[in-house]
Amino acid sequence: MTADRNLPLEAARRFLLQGDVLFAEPYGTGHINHTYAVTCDQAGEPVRYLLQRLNTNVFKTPHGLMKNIQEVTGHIRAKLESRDLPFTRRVLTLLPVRETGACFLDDPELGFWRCYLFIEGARTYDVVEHSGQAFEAARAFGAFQSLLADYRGPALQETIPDFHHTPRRLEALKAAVAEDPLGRARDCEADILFALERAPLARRLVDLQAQGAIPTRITHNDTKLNNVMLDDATGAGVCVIDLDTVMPGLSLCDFGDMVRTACNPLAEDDADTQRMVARGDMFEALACGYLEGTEGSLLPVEREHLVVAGELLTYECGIRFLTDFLLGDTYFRTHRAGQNLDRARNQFALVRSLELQENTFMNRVRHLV
Ligand code: ADP
Ligand code: GN1
Ligand code: MG
Repeated sequence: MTADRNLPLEAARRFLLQGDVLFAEPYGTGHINHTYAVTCDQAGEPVRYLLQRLNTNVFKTPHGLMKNIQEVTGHIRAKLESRDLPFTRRVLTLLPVRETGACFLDDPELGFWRCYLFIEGARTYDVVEHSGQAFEAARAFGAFQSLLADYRGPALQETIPDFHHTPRRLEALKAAVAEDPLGRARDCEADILFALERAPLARRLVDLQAQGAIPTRITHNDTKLNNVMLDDATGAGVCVIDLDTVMPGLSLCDFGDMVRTACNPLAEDDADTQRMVARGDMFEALACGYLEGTEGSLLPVEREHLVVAGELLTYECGIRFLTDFLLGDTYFRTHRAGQNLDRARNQFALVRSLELQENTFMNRVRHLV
């Protein structure tokens, strides 16, 4: 029924945008949602918007998720405004739907969509080029957390339950190995073993949390470096994006996922693991940037676990890629056969390199701890 329809164009026209919608092109490299840059003709000038079709296989409660994003962006916008800071590029701005005024379009034929102002003059990086970018990105993610520290609005909903509960991720891997619906386990025996051997690592943060040693805060939970936009002209962190997983969580998960992406010298799906050496300069820059952005709020016990957090979040992501490979690539978007297995191997090679360099990395940040 939808074969000859242009869904993004149809969806874009349902939002209250300035000017006539001209075209919509696929945009970005996210693994979950479908993202489009929409170009409008505004009195002869092209103006872009960022349109997304939410992946409702992954996000099962899209209305609650959008409520979270409205609350979080509203809170940050109000704070920036009260400090007389310009906010249109520093926080995501949702556009309303024409007929309903809602900040999302939930249409039985088109699907679930939202639209943001396009942040121009800034971009995201899949592979970080130099440590200055790591510093800026980490400072922006830290500042994001600081801005939300006094959020007292309606409780944010858990958009994906147990998102960073690594032991449960490991259990899901074991279940996938047992089920092995496509007979793929034989292709990745060593990778499965790598994951199983590190079961104690999976517990490190959840145990600290359960003991009350590290606090639960409002965190981003998906702090890969291409979820923050850096200014083209100055390189400064401009805006934290991809807010689907903002919910109560651990600062160390946010820090660890930055390590996972910024310290990786290779593309995330590059399985040439001989070349994997985790980058210490990036780690140091991340730690400095994050501690600056979080304005002294990280506890000593959190600072002591910065290296472990990197190992853990990289390990967790590797487990998730491997599980998805075994189950037939239904969660993370893939562009070629075996891509999730390559991603898992890349992550596990990074874990190994982080483990080997643990002391060196700790020494790099000793002055901050
Ligand atoms: P996913 O959840 O699939 O990762 P994201 O929300 O991260 O989707 O968006 C994918 C990409 O689109 C981002 O990496 C970024 O490059 C770009 N992007 C997202 N939001 C905006 C925006 N408001 N302005 C400009 N570019 C954006
Ligand atoms: C996904 O949505 P995106 O591409 O920014 C995933 C993250 C993973 C990441 C691995 C909601 O992030 O948790 O760490 O891929 N997001 C979700 O690259 O599962
Ligand atoms: Mg993203």
